[in-house]
Amino acid sequence: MRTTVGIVGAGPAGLLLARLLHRAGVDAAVLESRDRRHVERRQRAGILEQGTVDVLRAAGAGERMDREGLRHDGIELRYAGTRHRVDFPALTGGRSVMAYAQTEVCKDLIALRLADGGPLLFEAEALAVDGADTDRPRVRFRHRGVEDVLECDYVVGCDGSWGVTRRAVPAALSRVFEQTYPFGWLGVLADAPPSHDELVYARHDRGFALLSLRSPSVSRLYLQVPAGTDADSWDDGAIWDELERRVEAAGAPPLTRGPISQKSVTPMRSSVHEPMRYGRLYLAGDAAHIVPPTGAKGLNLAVGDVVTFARALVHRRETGSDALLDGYSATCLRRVWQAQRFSADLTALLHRAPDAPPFEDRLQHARLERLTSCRAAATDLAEGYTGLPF
Ligand code: RFL
Ligand code: PHB
Repeated sequence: MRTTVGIVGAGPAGLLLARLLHRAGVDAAVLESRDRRHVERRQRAGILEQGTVDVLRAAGAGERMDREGLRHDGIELRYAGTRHRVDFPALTGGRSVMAYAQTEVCKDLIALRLADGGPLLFEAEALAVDGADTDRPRVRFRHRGVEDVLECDYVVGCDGSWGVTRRAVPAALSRVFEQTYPFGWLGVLADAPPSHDELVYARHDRGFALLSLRSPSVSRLYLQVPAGTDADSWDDGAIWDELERRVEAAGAPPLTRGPISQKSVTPMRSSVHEPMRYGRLYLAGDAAHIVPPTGAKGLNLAVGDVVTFARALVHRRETGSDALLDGYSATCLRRVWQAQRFSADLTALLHRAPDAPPFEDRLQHARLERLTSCRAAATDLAEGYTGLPF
């Protein structure tokens, strides 16, 4: 098989890149190790930054999002039994976010890719990228048991945090920056209408809790739990009781309970692989960086990376200059590190480390008081949450 851009991975990064390249008249092939059903059902992100919303619309992939997604103009912070709203448009000159699940973004992009004529191969597992430092990089892959090679001009590794493409970057040239947290998130999907029409982020002495949603009838809820917790050790009643305790605040309505249909524990970690480019191999999305989910940045960063790559390739075609392709890693890393900063700060603000000294608790409260009483501090949060334009 031969193509201009070989894309490894059909998560949001790979699928959006395929769409952007198709619109720009560049041919590409997407290899995805899992089957379509798995990719369309994997529960993950729920919040799209304004810039992501704009990119999906411009790519002709925003129609269902605009119909079914829920625009959110703020979030609520809760701590010490009090509630505080952060008003995004008022603080950012009109920016907001969209609650529209990653599963739905992927379904929309898969349908478009197939309508665009593909190729998009499911159950096609990339084994390795060869010749990344040559003009003809190749992806060796196995499709339904048969080994094959995809010959490309460029390879973009969109194969997520456990992917193989980044192994093609020589160890001597690559550096990994990482941090792990002593806690994770127990995430559940519940057939219950959201108890609040915006997301609620709660800091409590027993740990962090988040009330999010997937639709007007489905809630997505998270509890901070110790690292290594088994999701099955929490029964449904205990989850609801613990959520209730952690988000309790004066005047807050009680949680609407309902059957829990899915539950799992996500470890919390941060990592950045530098550089994000080696020769003609470009890393994008979770293949290059992981952020803790607190700031809702992972999917949005993946979008930023592939937009940067698509623009750089189009620039090369139009001008013959490799300058933007050569600058890909530096351009992406600036945004990535700002998102790391934002996600780490929000994680530290709202979570309770198991061994945190009482001094740390007092500091957290002081930071939250500052955030909820000072417009400049709230503006910083609102700008970070709604994100920079791409
Ligand atoms: P993905 O989605 O992991 O997709 C990678 C794809 O590559 C495939 N693959 C391979 N294919 C071929 N050959 C191989 N050898 C392969 N190895 C892997 C995989 O099967 C998969 O289909 O990465 P991508 O596209 O970079 O997208 C990143 C996002 O998925 C991720 O950053 C977000 O989900 C993170 N995240 C959130 N991000 C947000 O922006 N807003 C949120 O609200 C948000 N909430 C979350 C989150 C992530 C969470 N978890 C589970 C980590 C909440 C949670 C709980
Ligand atoms: C989600 O709905 O999955 C979600 C929302 C906001 C976050 C993290 C996850 O900060």
